[in-house]
Amino acid sequence: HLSVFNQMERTFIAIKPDGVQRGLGFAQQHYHGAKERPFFNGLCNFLSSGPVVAMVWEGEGVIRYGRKLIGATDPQKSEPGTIRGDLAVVVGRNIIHGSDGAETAKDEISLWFKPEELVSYTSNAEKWIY
Ligand code: RTP
Repeated sequence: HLSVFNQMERTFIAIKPDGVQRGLGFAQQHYHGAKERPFFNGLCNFLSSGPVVAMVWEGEGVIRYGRKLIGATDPQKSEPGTIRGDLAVVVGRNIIHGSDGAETAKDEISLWFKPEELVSYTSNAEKWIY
């Protein structure tokens, strides 16, 4: 099989149950704005219940446009064509999160990532796409 990488290999990584459960304090920090809401404990338990895929997106207007792609908080109110509108059903299981403003984005990114974990790159696409 043709590959540009010489030393491709695979390794097995497993997050063991304690690794997932220890997310609880972290979840409380992430949702600190919702501390007084009746669903706070359930929400934190849910965020800690399994692995999550955490990402930072970068681009012009990406905070607002990211929210647009995600759709309204309540999937019953989100438009078809949005991630929640197409794939989610109830508000407590709305499958995806996106920061709601510049301040929150800054706080959330620094909570989830160390600066050196963020990659910024300039596309080389013109070399590869004809
Ligand atoms: P998001 O950024 O995730 O779109 O949510 P939001 O800030 O617009 O909504 P917020 O009211 O702060 O709620 C945060 C998350 O809590 C869950 N939720 N559950 N059981 C309920 O009634 C209820 N309401 C909200 C949702 O998962 C929501 O994304």
